[in-house]
Amino acid sequence: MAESAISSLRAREILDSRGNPTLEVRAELSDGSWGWAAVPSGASTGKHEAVELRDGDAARFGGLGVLKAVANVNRVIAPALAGMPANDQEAVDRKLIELDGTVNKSRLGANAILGSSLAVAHAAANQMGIPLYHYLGGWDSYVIPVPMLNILNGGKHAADATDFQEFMVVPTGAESFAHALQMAAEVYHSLKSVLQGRGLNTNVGDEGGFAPSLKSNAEAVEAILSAVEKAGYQPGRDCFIALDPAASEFYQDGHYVLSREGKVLDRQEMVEYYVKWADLYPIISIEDGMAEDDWEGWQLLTEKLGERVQLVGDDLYVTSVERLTKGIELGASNSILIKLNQVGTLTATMAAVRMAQHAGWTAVVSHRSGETEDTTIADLAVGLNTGMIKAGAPCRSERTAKYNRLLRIESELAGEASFAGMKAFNNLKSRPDE
Ligand code: 2PG
Ligand code: MG
Repeated sequence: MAESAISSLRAREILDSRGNPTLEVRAELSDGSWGWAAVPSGASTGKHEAVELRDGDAARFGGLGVLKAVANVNRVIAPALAGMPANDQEAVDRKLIELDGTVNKSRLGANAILGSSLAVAHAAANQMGIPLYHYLGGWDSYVIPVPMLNILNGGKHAADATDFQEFMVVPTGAESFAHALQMAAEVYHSLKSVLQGRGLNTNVGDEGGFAPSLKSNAEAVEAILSAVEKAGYQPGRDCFIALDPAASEFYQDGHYVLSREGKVLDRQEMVEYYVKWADLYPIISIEDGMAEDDWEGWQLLTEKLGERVQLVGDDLYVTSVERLTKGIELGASNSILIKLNQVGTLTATMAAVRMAQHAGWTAVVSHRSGETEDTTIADLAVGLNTGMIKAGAPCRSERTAKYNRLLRIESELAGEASFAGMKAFNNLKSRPDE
């Protein structure tokens, strides 16, 4: 048997950062090399995402157990992959899709499939003695992404905070990734004192950002801008703001309902809201500004802001090449969010990144709100030279694990590494710092 042949796959139920069950998979090869991966889980999930298989047994974890997915890895996937070469990821992923046989991965579960797909990739990289980013992208992987750090959490990730889900700081003016992370951590701590100074709560939400109870979304942006200045940086030069309103979550009966501000907006008015913000604040990126099936709204937003603001489709595309193809045809945005568990295999995820890059769009590699200590996304971002990653606040170990991995990669690549900074936004015709 070849050295790289898969000999076994073993899954186990573990906990994610919200205290909910998820699964980890360990893949072993015939020469004793092995790889490990754990699967993340979203809260504001898009309705077109692949299915995360949960047990539904109310007697365990309120129905959220993943023992069925674990059994699918151990009893169905492991025997089927045994003997296959681990370094043929495409064949492995094709096999996983065939075994499942459904469009939305509902039979085996996208969680079972993804854990297996990633564990095999890690094992193959280990067997070859190379880092995962080189295994995924070849020797031409050297771009260290600019981080987008969610320092103020709202929506579904924090009770009673803001209507919009994520307010991120993007330290584009940094000289290196290490410097970017330092700037972001300084801004994060300065935000804590700004909020404290205003008598606001500084407990953190699911992604490690503060979760103050605010009357409007604008208050969140203004607090962050004060924090940037207080940390000694200039908004619009050193640091920009990125938003993920996660609009599908407040889209009801054809309207965008901002309940904390008492506003009910139609698609046109929602777009105008963002245009006003882009004129007022140094906003470089808006993710899910419109709802997941409001293609017309997305087109309108792109028409108005697409030249100067990155518009990222998350729930809109769910990392699917089919939905992305439609988005490119319609000119519905200029960027895609990349989440491995929305689609379930490494090969399908990489295809979505490449399709976006060929279209002149950007691809933002992303964590989920429920995370683990797994750092695969850091390697994926470097491997595919995406230039961008969002992995939460510079706080809570499941978030910092990804950033700390990037610190290590940056020093490993030493002379070769190139920090993306503002250059990452090559999808914008007019860059806001020019
Ligand atoms: C998002 C993500 C990650 P969730 O909407 O972009 O920040 O949230 O994992 O809850 O879908
Ligand atoms: Mg999102």
